[in-house]
Amino acid sequence: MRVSIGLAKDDAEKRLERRGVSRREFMKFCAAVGAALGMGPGAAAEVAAALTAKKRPSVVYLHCAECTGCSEAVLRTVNPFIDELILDTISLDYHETLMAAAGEAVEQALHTAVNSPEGFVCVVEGGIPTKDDGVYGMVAGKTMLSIVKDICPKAKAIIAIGTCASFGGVQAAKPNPTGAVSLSKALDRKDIINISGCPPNPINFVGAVVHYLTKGVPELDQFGRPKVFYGQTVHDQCPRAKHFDAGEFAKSFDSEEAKKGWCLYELGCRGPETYNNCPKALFNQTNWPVQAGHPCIGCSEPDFWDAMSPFYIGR
Ligand code: FSX
Ligand code: SF4
Ligand code: F3S
Repeated sequence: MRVSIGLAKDDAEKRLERRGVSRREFMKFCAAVGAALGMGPGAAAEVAAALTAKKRPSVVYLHCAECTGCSEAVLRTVNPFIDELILDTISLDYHETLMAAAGEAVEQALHTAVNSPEGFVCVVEGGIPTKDDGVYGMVAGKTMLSIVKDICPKAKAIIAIGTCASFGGVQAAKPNPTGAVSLSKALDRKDIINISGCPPNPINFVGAVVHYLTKGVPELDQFGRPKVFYGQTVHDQCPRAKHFDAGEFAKSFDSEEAKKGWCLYELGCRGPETYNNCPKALFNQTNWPVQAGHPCIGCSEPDFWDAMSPFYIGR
């Protein structure tokens, strides 16, 4: 993986081609993003235009307290080109995990991106430790708390990627020893776009970027999540719902009923109280937990580690 820092933003499609991404593959990905956004015919072209426009804002991606699963979800996909697509098209100019550079060069890249004339979108992954002035999360000698307080207010838009940044996540689960909080709580702001999920679907992340570039900040629900992705429960979109309605429940993971695709509610599925588009957006355009035989554990909901666990026990 190579991330170019300060690379001249020449024609994005040509660069993708050089890396073996055909226009057809690119348009297929754009069509999936367009579908998740509920756009009509012509969506793929519109998404492609937004992602490859010459004057895209830089993306500055900050890491706080998390497992880096959100970055992994974006990068380790079955389509080997999706990382190239995302990294090249959204102009990711600063990402602490992916940058080959280190030390002062990285600080310079951050400074350049933050001061770019096109402005920048700030993406934050992870919860923000706040206990003892945030000393339990440090990058380059600064607390994560001070970094987000310094960088985020300068951004044109802020995206919290993953449940940790959106709601605090696993490190905010009881007993929360580092006093981890969501980005919106750390900054005391209600306009942050929360792309929750542990990990979130990369389609929702790129979709939020496209929405911002084309129409501004999407309409958000009470938890700051774009309604277009999180407007319905997992249960309401689940192919197993017909079995729920018929009272057909699998009693164990290795049962014939589970294999036949019966409902996983009695094995602990939290689909009815979880808002996300997994059944329609799919991960890697391939599959999602319930289709793979695993109950939804409610990973896109606030406090799901405390509120939804233990995960494998029915109610
Ligand atoms: Fe991990 Fe991201 Fe979960 Fe959190 O994802 S997949 S713990 S949402 O911040 O890295
Ligand atoms: Fe609902 Fe879960 Fe059953 Fe699907 S498996 S119908 S989401 S309870
Ligand atoms: Fe998470 Fe449930 Fe989707 S566990 S990935 S919201 S099916």
